[in-house]
Amino acid sequence: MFDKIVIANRGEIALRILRACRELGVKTVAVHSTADRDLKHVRLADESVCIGPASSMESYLNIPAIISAAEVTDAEAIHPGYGFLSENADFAEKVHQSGFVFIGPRADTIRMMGDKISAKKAMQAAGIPCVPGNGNPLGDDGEANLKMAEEIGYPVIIKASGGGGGRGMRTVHTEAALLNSIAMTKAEAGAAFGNDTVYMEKFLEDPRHIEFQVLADSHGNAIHLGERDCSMQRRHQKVVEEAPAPGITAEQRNRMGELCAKACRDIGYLGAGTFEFLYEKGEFFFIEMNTRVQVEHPVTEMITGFDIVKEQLRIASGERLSITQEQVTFTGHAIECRLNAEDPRTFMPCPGVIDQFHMPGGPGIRCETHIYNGYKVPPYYDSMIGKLIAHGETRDNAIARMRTALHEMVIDGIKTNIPLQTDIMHDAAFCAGGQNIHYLEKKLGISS
Ligand code: MV4
Repeated sequence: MFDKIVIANRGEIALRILRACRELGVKTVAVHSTADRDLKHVRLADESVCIGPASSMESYLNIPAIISAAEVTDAEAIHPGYGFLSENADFAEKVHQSGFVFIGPRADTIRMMGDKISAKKAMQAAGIPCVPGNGNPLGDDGEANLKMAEEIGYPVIIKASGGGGGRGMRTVHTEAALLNSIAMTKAEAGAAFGNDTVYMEKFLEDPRHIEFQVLADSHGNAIHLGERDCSMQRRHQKVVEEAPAPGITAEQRNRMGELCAKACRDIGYLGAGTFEFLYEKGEFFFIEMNTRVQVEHPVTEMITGFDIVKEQLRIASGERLSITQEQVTFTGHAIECRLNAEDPRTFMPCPGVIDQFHMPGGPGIRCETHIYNGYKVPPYYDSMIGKLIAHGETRDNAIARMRTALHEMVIDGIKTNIPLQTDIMHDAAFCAGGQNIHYLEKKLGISS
C-alpha cells in the first residue's frame, strides 16, 4: 500500500478519500485553492499545499501545480476524485510520466472512453448491447446520412464524439430536419470540443438511466457490484440515485454485470468504473463509460457493504481485488439525495455562511458532507455540499428513513434543496419507483 497520496479534489469527495486513506494507514496531502483553506479535509490531512487562486482553472485544474505538490511532499500517488481532472487523459499521462501513480485507469483507457465513438466501438466489440446505429463518424454525403436515418428510424439523435454528459447532442424527428441538424451539431462540437466528429443513434424517447459499477485489478480480475438507477435528474444533473434499480431482476443484474466485468477484462480496464446504459422496454443500451469514482458510489457501498474508494487505492497500489464475484452480495435498498446550496425553486446557487448544521442519524443513515457550523460555502465551485444516503431492508424502508433524516437535518444560513428532496421523497410516482429520465423535469414544469 502507498505511504502517502495527494488528494486532488475538494469538498465531500476529498473528505471521503481522506477517510479511506486513514483506514488504510495512508498519509494524505490535501491540495487546495486560496478559497478552500478552511475545508474540513484540509484541516484533517497530514499535510496541505495551496496550489493556486480560487479559480478552478488555476488550482484544481492546474496540472503542473498538482504534480509539483506531489513532488515537494514526496507522495507516491494522486487520487483525482470526480470532476476536475478525474477523466483528463493528459493529466493521467503526466502523473505517470512524473513518476507517480494515477489512482484510476490507464491514460489510454481514459482517452478511449472520453471519445464516445471509440468507447462505443470498444463496447460493441466486447459484446455490450449498444443503442442502434453503427457508431461510425458521419461523413459529408447527405444522401448516405438520410439513408442511415431512414434505416435506424426516426427519431434519431446526433451526438458529438467529443461530447458526453449531455453536451453536444441534438435530436432529429423528421427527414426534413436531418442534414441541417447534423451541420449544426458538427459546428457546435467543433467550437466546444475542438473535434467536429459526430455519429447517429436511434433516439430512445422514455428511457431510464441505469449504470453498472465495476472494479478491475492489474492482475486481470474484474467484478461488478450491481447497478444504480439515476433517472431522477434535472438538466443532466442527477438529483436522487438508488440501488438496486427498481424492477431489475437478479437474472438481469447478473447477466449485465457479468457482461460489464467481461468487457473490463477484454479491454484491460483498471480501477473503478461505471457502464452507463439507457434502459427501455426491458432492454439495456450502452451510452457511455465513466472512468472515475462517481458521486453516487455510496448507494452501491450500502447494499454491498463494500468500500469502493479503499478498493481503488488497493488496485492502484498493485494489489489484487479483495473479493471475488461470488463474495459480492446485495442487501436491502439504498437511496442517495444530493444536497445542493441552491434555491429549491429557481435552482440558483446560494453560497454563504452555514450558521447551524445538525447532521441526521439513526439506523441506516449516512451523511457524506464537508460542511460544519461556520463553514462558508464559496461561490466558485459546484453547489453540491453533500449527500444523504439512507439504507433500509426494503425500498419503502429506505424512503421512510430518508424522509426522517431530511426532516431531522438542519442547514441554516444558506438555501438548500432539502425542500425539493423532501417533496421527491413524498412524490407518489417516485415512491412507486421506476420513473424515466424525464420524470423530474416534467414534475418541475420544465419543457426540456
Ligand atoms: C441518449 C438519449 C436518448 N437516446 N441517447 C444524455 C447524456 C448522455 N450521457 C447521453 N444522453 C442521452 N443519450 C439516445 N440514443 C437520451 C439522453 C438523455 C439522458 C440520458 C441519461 C440521463 C439523463 C438524460 C437526459 C436527457 C437525455
